[in-house]
Amino acid sequence: MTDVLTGPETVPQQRRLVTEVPGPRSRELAARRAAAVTSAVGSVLPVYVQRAGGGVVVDVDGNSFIDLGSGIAVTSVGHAAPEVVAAAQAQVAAFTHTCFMVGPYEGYVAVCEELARLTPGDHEKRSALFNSGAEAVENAVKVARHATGRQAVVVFDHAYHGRTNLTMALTAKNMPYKHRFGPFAGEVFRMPMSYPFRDAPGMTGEQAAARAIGLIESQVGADNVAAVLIEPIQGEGGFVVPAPGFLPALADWSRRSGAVFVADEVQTGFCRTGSWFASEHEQVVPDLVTTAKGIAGGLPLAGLTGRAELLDACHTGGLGGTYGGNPVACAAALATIRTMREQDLAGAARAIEAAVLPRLQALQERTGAIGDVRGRGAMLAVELVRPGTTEPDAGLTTRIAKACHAEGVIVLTAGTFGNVLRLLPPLVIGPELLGEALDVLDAAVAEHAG
Ligand code: PLZ
Repeated sequence: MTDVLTGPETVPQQRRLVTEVPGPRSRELAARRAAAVTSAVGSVLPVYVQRAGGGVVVDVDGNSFIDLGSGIAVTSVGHAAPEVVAAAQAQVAAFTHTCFMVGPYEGYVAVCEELARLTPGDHEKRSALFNSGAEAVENAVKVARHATGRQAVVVFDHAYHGRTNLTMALTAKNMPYKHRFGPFAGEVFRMPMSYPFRDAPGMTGEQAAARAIGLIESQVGADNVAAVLIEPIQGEGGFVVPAPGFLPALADWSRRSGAVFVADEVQTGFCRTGSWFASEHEQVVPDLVTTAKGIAGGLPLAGLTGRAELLDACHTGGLGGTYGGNPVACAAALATIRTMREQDLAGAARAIEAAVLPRLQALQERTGAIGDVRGRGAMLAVELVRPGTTEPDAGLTTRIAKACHAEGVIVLTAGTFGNVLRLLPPLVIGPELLGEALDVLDAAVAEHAG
C-alpha cells in the first residue's frame, strides 16, 4: 500500500468503509444541502468529500473510496497531485488574477506553447484559454464561423458538448441536459454516428462516414458547413468508439469542402486514451481542438487550439473573458503536463487498458447482460442490455453503480440510454487498488446481473 502525499496529510491508497454509506456527517450535510442548494444540481455519490489523494477519495465520515471516475475525467494526474498543489500554491501567493485581457502573464503563454506542441499536427498553431469545456466548444464554433463566413455546424447522434445555450443545441440527449431549456441555437445539424454495437453488423467506418456525408450534402449543403464537430470517442454519450476510418473520412471531407474539422477532446484529451489526444489513434489532424478537464489537474481551465490562420482570423478583442486562462489554473496546467510527461501517463493509460479490458471481457463471458465492452486507454466501459438483445438496461446499470458506491468504489454511468457503466480512473492509480475496484465491480455485476 503506497501513500500519496497531499500537503501536510497523506491519503492512504486503500478502500476502507468505517460507517454505513452515507455516514452521519454526510447525512447532516445532505440535509443542509436540501435547504440551500437547488435540487436541479445532482450528485452521483451520497457522501461528502473531505480530502482526496492519488486514486482515493475520503469522505467526511472517514470512509475511503477507490476513485474510478476522476471527477469525470479531470484528475488524471491524481487527486491533489503534489506537483500541481505546489505550483498552484506558489501562484496563489504570487498573484491570483489580473485578467489576461488587462495584464498578461507568462503562464497563459506557456500553456498555449504546450498546446501547440502537444496537439496533433506540426502546422503553425494558436490558442485561446477559457474556463470550461463548453466555453471552449462555443469559441470553436465562433472561430469556425468567423473564418469561413459560413453558419452550419454539423454534430452527431449521442454527442455531448456542454450545457450553455449553443452547446445544448450541439448536445444530443434531451434528459437531463435540454429538457424544457429551449429554444436552442440554430444552424445545428445532427448526423448519424458510427456506433459499431448498434450499427448494422459489419458496417465499416468508411460506410458510416458515407452515410453521414450523404445526409450533410443533401440536407445542409457542403458549401454551408462552417464546422464538423465531433468527440473522437464520445464521452457522456456512452464511450462510443467509432469504427476505424470514420474520423479520417470526415476529416478528409471537411478539408475538401472548406469546413473546419473540430475535435472535441475535452474528455479524451491529455493522455486519457493512451496518447496525448484521441485523434492520434487514427492519425487525424483536426483544424481545431478543444481541451479542458484533464489539462489542469482539477483546476478549471479549457483551451481552443488550432490552425493559426483560423484563430488569427478573428479581430483583436473578439475572443476572451474575465477569467479565461486564470494564472492559478495555468500554473496547475503546466505542472500537470510536466507530471504527465515525467511519469509517462499516456503509457499508464495503456497499462490500465491492458489490465482492465481483459477483466471486463471475462465479465462479459459470464453474463448476458453485458452487450459490449469498449473504450481506449483509461476510458473504458460496458454497455448493459437485456440478455440476448441490444435493448438497453438502464435500471441494471444504476443498480450496479449504486452497489459499487455502497462498497466504496466510485463508478459513473453514461450513454444516451443510460445503460453504460464507464471507468475513468486517475492515470496514477496503482495496480492493486485498480484490481480491488474491479473485484468490487465483478461482485456487483454477479449480484445484480447474475
Ligand atoms: N465536451 C466531450 O465531455 C463535459 C459533463 C458533465 P464543461 N463532460 C462532463 C455534466 O453533466 O455536466 C464535456 C465533454 C465534452 C464538452 C464538455 C463540457 O465541458 O467543462 O462541463 O463545460
